Amino acid sequence: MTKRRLSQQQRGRINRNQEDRQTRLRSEKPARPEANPEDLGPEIPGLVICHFGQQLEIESLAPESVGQVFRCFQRTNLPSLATGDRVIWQADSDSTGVVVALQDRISLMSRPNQQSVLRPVAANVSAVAIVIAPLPQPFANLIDRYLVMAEHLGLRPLIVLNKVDAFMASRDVDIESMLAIYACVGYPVLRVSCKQGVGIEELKRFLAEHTVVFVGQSGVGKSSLVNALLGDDSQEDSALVGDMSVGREKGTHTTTAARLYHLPGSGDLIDSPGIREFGLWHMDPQMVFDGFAEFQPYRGACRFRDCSHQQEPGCALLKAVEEGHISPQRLASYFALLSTLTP
Ligand SMILES: Nc1nc2c(ncn2[C@@H]2O[C@H](COP(=O)(O)OP(=O)(O)OP(=O)(O)O)[C@@H](O)[C@H]2O)c(=O)[nH]1
Ligand SMILES: [Mg+2]
Ligand SMILES: [Zn+2]
Repeated sequence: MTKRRLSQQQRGRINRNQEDRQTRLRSEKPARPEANPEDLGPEIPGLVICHFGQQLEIESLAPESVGQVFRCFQRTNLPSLATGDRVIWQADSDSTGVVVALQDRISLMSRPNQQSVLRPVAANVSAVAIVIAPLPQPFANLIDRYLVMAEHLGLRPLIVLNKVDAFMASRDVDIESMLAIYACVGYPVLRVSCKQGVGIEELKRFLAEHTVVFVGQSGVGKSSLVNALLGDDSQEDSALVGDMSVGREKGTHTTTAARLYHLPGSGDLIDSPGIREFGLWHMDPQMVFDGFAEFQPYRGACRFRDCSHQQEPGCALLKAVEEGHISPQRLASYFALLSTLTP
């Protein structure tokens, strides 16, 4: 493994560079969404790199300015945009502009904001990497929520256990048995360590085939993984990494907005802010059932059409649990999820 570990000093510099970049961008005034069309440049394609507040960072896809990032507002008639969206925009200065159209999306991952309003987070991804770590402690039910979301959107899920260097014997067993359940269902599981550079090459191989959004609790190391994948040459563009010494167990939410990164070689990935809750209240019970991949062979196979799979005779799901085809933990997690849905 050739990955060089960054010193505290280097990390500090990266973080300062990023802060400088953000301050610089903040001080540039983008065009107002109502700017007169005649004052704007030609319509050109772009990619949403980041969306925060009312503003967007748009990377130009036009040959003459390809790769340049412009600070933009969006026209008020457009739907809410997400990182990864393909758009049409017009420049109003050397570094600012207005987004005037949204191009078709192949996928859109949304999640509730702090006001419980569903907000788009990542567009046009084909896979979701659910990142967990020994610390903060992983919760199977949160993983299941992400899996249901991924299945619902038709995205390929991947479970990434980061910080394997920080494994403690006592906790190993629980995490390993939890991961064994997912592996048994057929979900790919990768074990990695940003700190030691372990498993990063394998992760790269998975990423080469997909555009991936990284999700998971705050502090599991999503942004650290982004940096490990970007490599040492891209320090200017590094993702901000949290400080483990300041109450990381509770999570300090270092990343505040989803951001897209181009991997060296090829492929894009989106780093998203960590969350403690991932509500599925906008789903109906059937959608949740459909999100449990290993339940699907038993769909409609119970004796009673309205079987609740709790205790009914002739329940195909309970029989599958008894016979070891479905894990009791996943069935319990399914019930726990159902109980959170809006009636
Ligand atoms: N021991 C160990 N620590 C790690 C590893 N990867 C990341 N960390 C530490 O975990 C802490 C959190 O990392 P981040 O990358 O900021 O986590 P995050 O998931 O992006 O967090 P949010 O942005 O808040 O969602 C940092 O202090 C990292 O140094 C690892 O492989 N091993
Ligand atoms: Mg982060
Ligand atoms: Zn049943």
